[in-house]
Amino acid sequence: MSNSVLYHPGDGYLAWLQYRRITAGANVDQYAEYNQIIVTEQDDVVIRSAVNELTQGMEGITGRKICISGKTERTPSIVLGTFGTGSRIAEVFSEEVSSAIKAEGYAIHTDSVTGDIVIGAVTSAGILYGVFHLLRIMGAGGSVQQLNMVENPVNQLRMINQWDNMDGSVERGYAGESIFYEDNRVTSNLQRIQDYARLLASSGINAIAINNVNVHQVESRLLTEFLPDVAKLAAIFRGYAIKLFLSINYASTIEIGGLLTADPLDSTVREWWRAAASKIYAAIPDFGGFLVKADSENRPGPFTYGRDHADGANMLAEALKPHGGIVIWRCFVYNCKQDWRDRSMDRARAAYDHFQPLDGRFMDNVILQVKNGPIDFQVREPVSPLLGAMPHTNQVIEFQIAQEYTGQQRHVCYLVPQWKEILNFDTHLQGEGTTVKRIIDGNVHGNAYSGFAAVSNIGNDANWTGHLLAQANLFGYGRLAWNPELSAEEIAVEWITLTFGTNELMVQTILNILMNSWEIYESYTAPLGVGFMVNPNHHYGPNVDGYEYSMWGTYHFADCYGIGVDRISATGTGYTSQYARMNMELYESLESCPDELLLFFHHVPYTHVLHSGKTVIQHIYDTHFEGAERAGQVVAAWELVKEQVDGRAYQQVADRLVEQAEHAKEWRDRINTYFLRKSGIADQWGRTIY
Ligand code: GCV
Repeated sequence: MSNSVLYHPGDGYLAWLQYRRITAGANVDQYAEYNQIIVTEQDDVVIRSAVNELTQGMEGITGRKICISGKTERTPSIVLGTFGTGSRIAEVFSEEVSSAIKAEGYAIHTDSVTGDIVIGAVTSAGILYGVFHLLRIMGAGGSVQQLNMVENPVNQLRMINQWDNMDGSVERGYAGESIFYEDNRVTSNLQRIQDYARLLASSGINAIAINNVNVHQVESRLLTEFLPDVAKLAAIFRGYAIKLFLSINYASTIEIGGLLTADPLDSTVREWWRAAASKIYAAIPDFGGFLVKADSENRPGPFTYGRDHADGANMLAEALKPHGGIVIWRCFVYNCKQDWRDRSMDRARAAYDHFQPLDGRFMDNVILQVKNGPIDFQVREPVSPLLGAMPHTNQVIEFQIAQEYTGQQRHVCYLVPQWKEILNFDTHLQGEGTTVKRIIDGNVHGNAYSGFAAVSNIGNDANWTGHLLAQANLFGYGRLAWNPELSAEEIAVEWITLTFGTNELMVQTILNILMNSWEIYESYTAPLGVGFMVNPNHHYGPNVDGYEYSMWGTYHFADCYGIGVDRISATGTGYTSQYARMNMELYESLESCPDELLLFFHHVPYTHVLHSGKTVIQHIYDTHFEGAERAGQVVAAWELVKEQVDGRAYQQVADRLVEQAEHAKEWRDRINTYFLRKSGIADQWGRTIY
């Protein structure tokens, strides 16, 4: 923890692993009983992390010294072990319980006779997750007297993608510089990386790709010259049961391999990758595999050679297969040199059009990583129709924890409610109940691999995420990937209590701020699912026509009559036809299309009446006035917690909320003014529009 002590507790460095002393509450006396940890296997690195964590956590929470022992000397103790090891584990858990636990799962049981809290698992990873669970209970002041639980992660892959570059920058990073790299080398501050690994493991993450999917020349060399450094990072993550992946440059054979081609069917190319994989596995035996952005936003890919994505992915999969590695191939592929005059092309269609016809062609150690929506992490867009549309192909969903289009960690926007809505979406692909969460947990198609990936939101800011409240998104992502049935409220309450404490007024106030934040952000930014309207390149702040005449394919088509993109099959781009019939019909018809997605699917006059009874133009005015006002009210709400939150933490958030309220007004005025001028229709309530 050497690096941690550089920070003041109020800076938020410890995030939700505060382990603050619990001195009050109904259960406080229970915790003091436990000052011994019993563990039979102390050689395993993951178990060592679990024991360290439990010791640190218990000492923080109880304020007492904890001792570690190999056998029971006195009770009650906290006993850790895999099934079949220490006799206490076998005694406590029945065959029925132990057989219900899967690879990363765990059982926790309080022995009513001895008072021992016993954590049993199949693997050391399970023990680590069990320890974090126990610490979450105590950190929130919960009772440990009658614990009896069996937990398994719902999703197999729970992955984080870093968009970190070796020059120290982070693509779409809003919390400082990279914690992994500086000056085109791997950092020597490994303590911070270990602290990050703890944070990730504590929320349930089990995989990380440590460099940006846009791989430049220098990062291409992570496979070769920098491999010893990568191995050091892998060792740190291994200690927390997290597998390390690298984003690779599809054209590495040319960039660093001295070949003239990256044709996936060329035997020298295939051989180069096989040799590269062998060297990687010699250095990192449990290496996870490659994450690939190919033929996307000017990155190289198999298209150059007249090959398709399956050819490209399989070539890499073949090289990794003998070592047990996987290829995660991104589906964010579209024409980024579009002519805005060409109405026949629709970026939203691209992922499905490129990949769906390839179903069944990918090797079984390839996973397609599909962004949650068809465009790009907007505050509102429909669910990607590609999710679940390839029954013979492994898929993971990709979320963005980094708030590129949702306030860039300068505005508060708790994203768990958005992710929940996406996960609960019924695709109807295999009849009713084919929800996204069931597709990506592998149940619907029985896939070999499945799960979650997401773009991280951390950097070297003292509090990791820039806005302290943005930590809730990192924590929430991990918790949701572990169990998508957890509610957004439950996750928020866990995060608040572990981070700030248990004062009820404080918890309720912060909970309200978080739970309303997505709706507030949406209400003062792009309306009714139309998206973008941001400044080009950096994507912060309002600019209604910022991308309207660009080549990126993100248009709203506003004129003096109306706004929106006609994506229906009858008259538009036909995007709706990519959904199962129920959803296609839902979106196709103006009558049934949900208000919040209206302008994503339809071009309508400003006078079109929504289901809410308001016209589109009045809805735009109303939501923008309300949104800016509500952003102002959040500033006042935060003042209520001043006494309960550390002074520095309080001020950090207060400053960001004030900035957000100001910028929300800017959004309000830019959007309202634009549409008043375009439509010539006055606000029904005569408010000031410029
Ligand atoms: C890593 C969006 C972002 C890019 C990002 C890309 C992607 O376009 O703006 O910065 O590149 O998505 O997901 O590959």
